[in-house]
Amino acid sequence: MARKKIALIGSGMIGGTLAHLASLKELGDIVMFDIAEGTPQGKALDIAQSGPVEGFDAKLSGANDYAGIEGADVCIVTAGVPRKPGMSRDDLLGINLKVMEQVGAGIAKYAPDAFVICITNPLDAMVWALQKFSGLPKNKVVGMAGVLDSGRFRTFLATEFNVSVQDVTAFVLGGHGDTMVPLTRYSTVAGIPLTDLVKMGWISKEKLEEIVQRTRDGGAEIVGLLKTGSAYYAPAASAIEMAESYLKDKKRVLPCAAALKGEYGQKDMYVGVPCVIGAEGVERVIEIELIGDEQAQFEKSVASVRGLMDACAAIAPNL
Ligand code: TXD
Repeated sequence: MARKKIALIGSGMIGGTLAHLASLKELGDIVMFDIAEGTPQGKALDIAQSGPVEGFDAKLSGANDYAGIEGADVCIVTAGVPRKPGMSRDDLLGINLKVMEQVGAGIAKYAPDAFVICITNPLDAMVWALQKFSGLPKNKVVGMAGVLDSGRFRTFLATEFNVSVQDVTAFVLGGHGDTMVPLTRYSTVAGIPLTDLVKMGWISKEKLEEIVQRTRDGGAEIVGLLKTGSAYYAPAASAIEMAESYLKDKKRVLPCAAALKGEYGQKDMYVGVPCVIGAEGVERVIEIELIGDEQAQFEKSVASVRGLMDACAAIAPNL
């Protein structure tokens, strides 16, 4: 069986880490694409040269032409620009929308059968635009945010409880960032819900709320520390988990920004929900019943994503 082909569209900090992780895990041959000349070629060559040391077999190459991604099984999109001082949200939206239009056209032409994972921010709006620009089926285009948000939540909880990260599960819904909705009654330590752990005296309600807020602000905390960029190790690991589930038909249940067709009372939009990811892409969206203030929090998150979508539609009327 021939190796799978993984195209990384955008070869910046996350793109480079994706290439490294995909190589170490031998997920397939890797093409790195970027508009910056030399960057994808240089990173590909550097990572390829770690192959003999690490003992992986993967062909790595760099490209500045979309023809390079031809026949890719998976495309992971990080292309875009970050928000710089003085740039408004709409300025950023305008630039990254243009990028999604180019990327969508490239994927439609050269890799129409791929499973596409979008990472570019503002995530929920960009993945929605990318699906429209590419014209690929909605079940084959997803956004990565929930795996990262839940990874952050799990890390903080495991540290707080002094237990293995492996035994902590987290359930998050909604858009990426500020409006993310963590469901504490479905987040557990070895199956014991956080709500029970509060009753058992493992953690106070206040401390739990602090951890939830730190998770929502997780991206900003790292930007504040790095000063010159945003997180890339954990975002890359999260997207690789999604790619692996597709390539190996693992049917992992992962929180992804997925196209809703009436689930959670929403349609024609992308927002974070638990999904089964297998060989067919998003094989199932898991719809749970929301109770108490969960519904209101989810609606607030949906409204913020819809606000971004409206801003996109105002900039790009062809959406
Ligand atoms: O959870 C999440 N979804 C996120 C999202 C978590 C962290 C970071 N998140 C976002 O990912 C971040 O806000 C950015 O929008 C993307 C990529 O982050 P990264 O840190 O990798 O950004 P870089 O290093 O700036 O890389 C972007 C690359 C860079 O090499 C540019 O030359 C390239 O994108 N670029 C393009 N490539 C192809 N085509 C076009 N038009 C293009 N424009 C820029």
